Amino acid sequence: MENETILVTRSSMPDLDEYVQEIACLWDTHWLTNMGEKHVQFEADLKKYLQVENLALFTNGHNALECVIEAMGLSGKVITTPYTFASTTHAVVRKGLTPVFADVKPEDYTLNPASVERLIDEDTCAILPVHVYGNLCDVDAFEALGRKYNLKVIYDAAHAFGVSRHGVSSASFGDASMFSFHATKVFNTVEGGAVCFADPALKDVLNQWKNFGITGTESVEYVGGNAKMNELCAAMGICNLRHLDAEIAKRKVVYERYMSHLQGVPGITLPAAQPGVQSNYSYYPVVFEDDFGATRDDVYAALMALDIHPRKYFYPLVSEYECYQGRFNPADTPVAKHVADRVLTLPLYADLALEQVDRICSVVLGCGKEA
Ligand code: T4K
Repeated sequence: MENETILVTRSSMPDLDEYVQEIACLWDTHWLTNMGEKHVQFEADLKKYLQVENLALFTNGHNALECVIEAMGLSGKVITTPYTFASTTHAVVRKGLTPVFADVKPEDYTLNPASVERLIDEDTCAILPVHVYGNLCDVDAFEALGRKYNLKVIYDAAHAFGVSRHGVSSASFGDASMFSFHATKVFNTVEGGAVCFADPALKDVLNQWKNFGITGTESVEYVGGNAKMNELCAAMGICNLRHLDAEIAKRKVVYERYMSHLQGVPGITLPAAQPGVQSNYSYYPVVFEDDFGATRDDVYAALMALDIHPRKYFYPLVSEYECYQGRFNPADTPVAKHVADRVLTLPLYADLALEQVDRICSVVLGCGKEA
């Protein structure tokens, strides 16, 4: 166990027998994609799990986000966060819109509504907040801003599958929420994603956009793309969904073990629990403040030397990417910049042994000045 490689996460998978049983019928039907029976069943299972009426499946979360932006017919500026994965901003830019970066809140690294409001102008069409690490954004404030300024609110909920607030699923907020079912997520379909949305009229449009804009056997009304989830991925989702609650419960145990070692340590900032929010324990971010006695990069190097692979999610800020050079000033979002320069996400997955968590924490603490 000492010398085992530990990666930042490990995909959850059902028993092989369960998956084989789930896909066996495909060998009878030879129907592998284009909204087949597994797609239909998985969509129904997800709607039930997420307590939503409107949901469309996609090949991945990124395509889902691009598709919903396009299906809403947006143009102009989108106010969003630089503290995210490349996908969020790239989707905005690839759809011909202009991203504008607001700052994040120091408590949970989600978009700060006050910072957003200051940036709204007549060209703004939407707000695109991200539920970072499964921390929910201030959904009430964004709903109010959306209403006050007549803006769409689209959540990047890639990290928030299975999260709820006062029993209300993260899929219910805003005009739409995008989920990622990538292999590295709490819930995966190998690759996959979904959009949940408020306006039922979007259902047909999204399903047509993801299938080349085809609206009938002899009609093609939009210049759509191809972003259909296939049957093998949908079957993986059906299986993994059965075990999701148990997976989240196991993650919670790992998360709490980390907390038992790192909470209250001078120079370490940890995510604060949000009142009324049921977390999915998707990531374990640690921010090494300047008085910890070692930098984030020192801690990263110490762990890597032992074949333990944390990740710097999210460093650098999107506003610092090479592909956006000259367009943004990271100093405009000082809280996001502070966190990105100091954050490390430690390994966290359902089957991570608690002894390994103890070992990781002793390496981390050994780097600090209290050691
Ligand atoms: N918005 C946000 C906020 C997101 O975080 C993401 C995705 C998206 C949008 C877009 O959703 P998708 O279009 O992806 O559905 C990973 C994932 O590729 C990406 O999905 C994810 N965010 C991002 C945070 O992380 P990398 O480049 O760090 O992945 P990689 O290949 O280095 O893998 C990380 C670790 O995961 C490995 O060390 C081991 C483990 N792993 C990885 C793979 C590929 C597995 O256990 N199994 C696997 O199959 O981006």
